[in-house]
Amino acid sequence: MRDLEAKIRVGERINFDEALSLYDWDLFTLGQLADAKRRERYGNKSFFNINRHINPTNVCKDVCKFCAYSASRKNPNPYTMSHEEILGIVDGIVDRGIKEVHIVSAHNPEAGLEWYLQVFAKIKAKYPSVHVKALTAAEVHFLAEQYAKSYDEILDLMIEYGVDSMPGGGAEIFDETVRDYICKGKVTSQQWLEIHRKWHERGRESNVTMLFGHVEKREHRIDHMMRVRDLQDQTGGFNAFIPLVYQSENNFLHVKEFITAHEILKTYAIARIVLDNVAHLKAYWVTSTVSLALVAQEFGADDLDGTIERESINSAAGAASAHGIDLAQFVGLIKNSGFTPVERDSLYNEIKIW
Ligand code: V47
Repeated sequence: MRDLEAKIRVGERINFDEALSLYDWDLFTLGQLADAKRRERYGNKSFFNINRHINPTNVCKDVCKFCAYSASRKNPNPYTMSHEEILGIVDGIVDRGIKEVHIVSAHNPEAGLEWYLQVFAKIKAKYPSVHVKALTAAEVHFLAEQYAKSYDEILDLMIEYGVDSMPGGGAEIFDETVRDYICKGKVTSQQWLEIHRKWHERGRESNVTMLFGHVEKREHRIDHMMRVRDLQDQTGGFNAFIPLVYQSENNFLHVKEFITAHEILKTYAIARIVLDNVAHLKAYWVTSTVSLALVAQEFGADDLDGTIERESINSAAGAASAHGIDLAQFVGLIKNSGFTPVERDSLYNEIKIW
């Protein structure tokens, strides 16, 4: 343990076995190491943004066992918003201080490619300064298949229609056996990574998530991080790694044992140590709870995502995020936890120290 600890302290890269062995360490040693890494980069700063999530349709051709959002027997409530409805949501966003709209939909085979794309152009035409973060690699794959286009064509269309960056959704767990079990039929791990590679090759940035705390094992999480680290070595296009804690309600994945806060914090800390080439580690308060996200700031996380306003995907599965979080409350909580809240834009340029 001492050799590995020294290696981590001096910033030497660790391999799969070493990373996996970190789970056997005590939480506080791991926390100290991850906190040192975080403080080397950002000191006491904790980043967040003022953003708005929009989930325009829940009609989906895929059936992911963990998903409570898509219209199904457990959520018999299909909807598809019109562009007018979506534009109604974004009306006044600039006045509300919002700098980013984060648009993620289900894979709706009846909506049409133009429906998916035009909304970005319309938002940009009305609010050119607002950053549009939209279309997960899972959606890109769906659109490419549905409309017989290549990934290159879809990615070029996204740029043409005003998408600024890609969110990290749809990565789930890259291990093929687990992936097959939890979301067979949607974008494969290789395809997910290929789409992000192509996006980065266009000079664009994105995030990467990892859905954990369900049926995966520790080694699958480390494998996921290693695949992210490999691609990041080649492209440098990922801004943030976002571990998403599995929410258990209203879905078809039967998980018997829930992950503990202890294991979640270890996972953040290990991610901070392993992903030496990804600048930011996001404790997404929606899935971790706000309380644990605040603690995660001392276990390597430097970013808490944002105010969100509305959230449908994780709240459908039990997260307390349906109405976002109040800005003043969010800032107050970060301050009271001993950190300096720094509002950032979507690409992590600092906007304001609160
Ligand atoms: O891809 C679905 C996940 C993701 C559940 O890029 C679930 O900045 C937990 O990707 N329990 C969408 N998670 C959200 C997402 C995201 C969120 C915040 C910021 C960014 C970013 C990206 O939600 C899906 C899926 O992995 N998800 N169901 C569930 N039951």
